[in-house]
Amino acid sequence: MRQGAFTVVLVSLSAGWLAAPAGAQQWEVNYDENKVPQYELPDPLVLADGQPVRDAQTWYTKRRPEILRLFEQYVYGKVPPRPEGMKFQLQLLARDALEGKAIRKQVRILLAGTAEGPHIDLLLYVPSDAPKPVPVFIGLNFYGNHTVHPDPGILLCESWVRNNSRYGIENHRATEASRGVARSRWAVEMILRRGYGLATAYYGDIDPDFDDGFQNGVHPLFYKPGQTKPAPDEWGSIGAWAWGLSRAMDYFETDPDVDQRRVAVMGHSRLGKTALWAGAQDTRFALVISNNSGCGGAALSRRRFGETVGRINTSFPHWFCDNFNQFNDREDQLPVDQHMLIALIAPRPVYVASAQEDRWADPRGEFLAAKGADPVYRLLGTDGLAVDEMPPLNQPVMSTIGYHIRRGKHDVTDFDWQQYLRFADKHMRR
Ligand code: GTR
Repeated sequence: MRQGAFTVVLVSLSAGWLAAPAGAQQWEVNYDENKVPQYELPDPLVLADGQPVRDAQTWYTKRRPEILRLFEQYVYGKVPPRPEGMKFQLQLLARDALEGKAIRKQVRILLAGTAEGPHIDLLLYVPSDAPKPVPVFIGLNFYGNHTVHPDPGILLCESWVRNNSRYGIENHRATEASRGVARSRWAVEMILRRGYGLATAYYGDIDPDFDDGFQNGVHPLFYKPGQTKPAPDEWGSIGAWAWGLSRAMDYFETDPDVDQRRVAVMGHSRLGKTALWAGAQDTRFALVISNNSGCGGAALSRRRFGETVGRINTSFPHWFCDNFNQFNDREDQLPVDQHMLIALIAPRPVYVASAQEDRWADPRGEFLAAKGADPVYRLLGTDGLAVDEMPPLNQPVMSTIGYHIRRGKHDVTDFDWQQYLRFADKHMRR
């Protein structure tokens, strides 16, 4: 144990977290700012050969590809391309959903082009009265599309889901009782009223969130002959979830109601990590939102505040690529840090949101990573993150890199959505 640091056990974590498996307790947790180690961040504007990046062209042609490759190689793993035979199947269309406020589409993305192969069920609400095509927010959900709103027309999720007695989920199957249980996180009506569409899909359709050696989910679809699991530099679950978001984007390109140049990708917590990685790789996403994404998301790994690389790789061995384990307790050896993940999104608008009580996700580390991406955003001609210090509680910063820390715990709230809508209004206008 490092001197002065202290251990906490899982029970002391905020109830907002999904439980981590046993065995994770060996990692000490630091919540003391004075015990954050000295660290030096890799410079996003210096090439691997030591040459400085002084212009946009060098960024786009040399440094950006270099950083992207490092994240693939050491953090999230490489992903396969869009599957050739993929098909979209409109399952249900309602023109009068939500008391006439929305058009509701439910589309099945057949990843292998067949009903038997893996598929992603996409739910899309489009505001009825807004001029088409509309800008859209997309985010993955934790328990099935039917949990985001009590709308009885949403098809019940058919995939394996994590048991949750509060949500009426038993034997890993969703039931009618889980309709709308996550609605406080989705602000559906507010989003529609503001002229935006909302799309969501269940992350477990892409890869069920447990460590099974990648036998289920999309991974096996891409194994080479004889391969039984991803190589150390190939995608884990976060890589797969992000890849699934890009498949939803493929669908949007075919839907005349969706403005494919104005799609914002949003995610909370592990799905916030996923949204950042999706936006970093796939430049079709016009705007990216990280809600309380923490370690392996917006928070700087080198600070070792709250959740650490070693801890996350122990609790969730399937999230990152195997190479990431090399940096357990060796964050200083990482060739990247998370400010460079945010920088990959530049110059597209990105919003990083923290919550005061969400110390596990290291709010200050999230702010500092956003700030660390600022030089790249400025090189590309934007105003970057236009403050030097962390803003006070509930006082959002709306520059091209947006940031807020709000009161309260690890969650997605209406306050968060109000800011995302303001941010999108400001940066994603036609
Ligand atoms: C926690 C994990 C976090 C975060 C969170 C969530 O247990 O330690 O990194 O991803 O789960 O996704 O709810």
